[in-house]
Amino acid sequence: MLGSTMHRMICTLTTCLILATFSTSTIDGQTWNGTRDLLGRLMDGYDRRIRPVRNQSHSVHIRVNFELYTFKEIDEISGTFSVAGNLELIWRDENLSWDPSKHEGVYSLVVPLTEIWYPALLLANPDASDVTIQDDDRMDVRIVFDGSVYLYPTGIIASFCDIRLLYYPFDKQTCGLIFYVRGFSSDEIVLEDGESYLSSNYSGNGAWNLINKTKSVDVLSNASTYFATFTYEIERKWLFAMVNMLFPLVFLSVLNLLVFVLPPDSGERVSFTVTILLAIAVFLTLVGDSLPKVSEPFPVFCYYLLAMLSLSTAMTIVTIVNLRIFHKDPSKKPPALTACLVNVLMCYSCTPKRKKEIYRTTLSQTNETQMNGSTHQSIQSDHVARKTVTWKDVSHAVDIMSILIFVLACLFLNVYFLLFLQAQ
Ligand SMILES: *[C@@H]1O[C@H](CO)[C@@H](O)[C@H](O)[C@H]1NC(C)=O
Ligand SMILES: *[C@@H]1O[C@H](CO)[C@@H](O)[C@H](O)[C@H]1NC(C)=O
Ligand SMILES: *[C@@H]1O[C@H](CO)[C@@H](O)[C@H](O)[C@H]1NC(C)=O
Ligand SMILES: *[C@@H]1O[C@H](CO)[C@@H](O)[C@H](O)[C@H]1NC(C)=O
Ligand SMILES: *[C@@H]1O[C@H](CO)[C@@H](O)[C@H](O)[C@H]1NC(C)=O
Ligand SMILES: CC(=O)N[C@H]1CO[C@H](CO)[C@@H](O)[C@@H]1O
Repeated sequence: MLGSTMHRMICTLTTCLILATFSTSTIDGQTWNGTRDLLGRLMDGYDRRIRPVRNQSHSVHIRVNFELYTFKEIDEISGTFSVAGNLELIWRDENLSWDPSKHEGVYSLVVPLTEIWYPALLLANPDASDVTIQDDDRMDVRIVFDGSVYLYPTGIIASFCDIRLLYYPFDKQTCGLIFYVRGFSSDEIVLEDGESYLSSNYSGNGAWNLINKTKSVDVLSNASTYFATFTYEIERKWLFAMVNMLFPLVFLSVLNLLVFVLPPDSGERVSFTVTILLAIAVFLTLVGDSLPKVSEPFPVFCYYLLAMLSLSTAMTIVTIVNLRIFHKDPSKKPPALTACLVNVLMCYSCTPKRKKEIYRTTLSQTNETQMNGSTHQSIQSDHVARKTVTWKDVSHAVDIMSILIFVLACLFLNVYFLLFLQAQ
């Protein structure tokens, strides 16, 4: 009775933990002599070089489970990711089974790994430094009376991952661990679809969210070997990049717009705008350092930075040209077309009060030179009057136009890139 319940338990066992509790409760009555006799009988004639099936044309079925403890690191620049986890390999060794009732009720044994046959599992997509799964001489395996062998290699597994940063910092990555047993064909060793689960002590990663995990077992074409793949889909936590890169850039570009508000007489304009241009250029370098140096796929975020830099450059050019307009010889009049444009713009943008202070109105077009300002102004205030436009007015108009255009451009750029990045 006890035997059959135990048997059922063992058949559903997958984790170390359950096995451990199981074994502690059933070692009662097990003697040193009995265990030694059993082990001696099992190992008598055992050859660890031979695949553990009596009929060698049968295959050994190995179940591969992977339990994830944590994502250790995801390195965009070198394209690697490493996880801490626990592999579980379970197979049947036909030569290692016994009848517990004939052996003092011994249901399971723990023996050193090197005593028996075991599959050497390798990582098919390793990071260069770390190819093998830890399976050193000090490891033990648990053998259950029906011949099932449980092996738990554990450790930190570093693997290659093709990291695509097109949508950085709103990107999702799919990284996988691919295991296989080298040297055996798919007829000799069959990897079975196991479980991919998170440890009860799974601790997430500070920079990434796990959004999906899948597993599969395939015979890759022409390789004729089974590959067990555990794939993790992860999503970047974008808050860091947002706070450290996106917000400062937006603030810088808002500051940059204020260059058109600075009085041209102050002589600060060029140094102000060049300072901001430099700050954005430095930002470009900083961000570039934390991304891989690849052009395919090119991160959209870099285009965004480039667009910001271009905008800032355009503002600097407009500022300098506008200063030149401001300091033109006041005795020379702007061309008629320019004056007309400025007039149209000022009608929209200036209140009547300001108009009075800035522009001098004249009675007629012919006697522009005889200006008797204020007396006529009151008479003519309701009429559409022609104003003489100076270079300073032109400069002012350019400022207002620039603010409008650059605010729109900034808004468009930011909204466009944010929407584009999020709409993946
Ligand atoms: C264990 O075996 C040894 C010799 O094989 C014997 O002397 C000893 O009495 C046995 N002990 C028990 C508890 O059966
Ligand atoms: C071994 O297995 C193959 C295929 O299942 C079968 O044809 C063959 O007869 C078996 N050999 C023995 C000795 O049982
Ligand atoms: C293990 O294999 C050897 C050689 O085929 C055989 O003599 C022995 O009985 C087998 N042991 C068990 C427990 O099946
Ligand atoms: C693992 O989780 C258990 C509860 O699920 C907790 O008691 C234990 O302290 C955790 N261990 C570690 C190392 O975090
Ligand atoms: C996880 O990925 C698998 C395979 O791509 C898919 O079928 C499943 O719907 C995904 N699950 C979630 C929650 O996205
Ligand atoms: C190198 C190699 O083994 N190539 C083989 C891949 O599989 C196809 C058909 O499945 C064969 O035609 C190739 O020779």
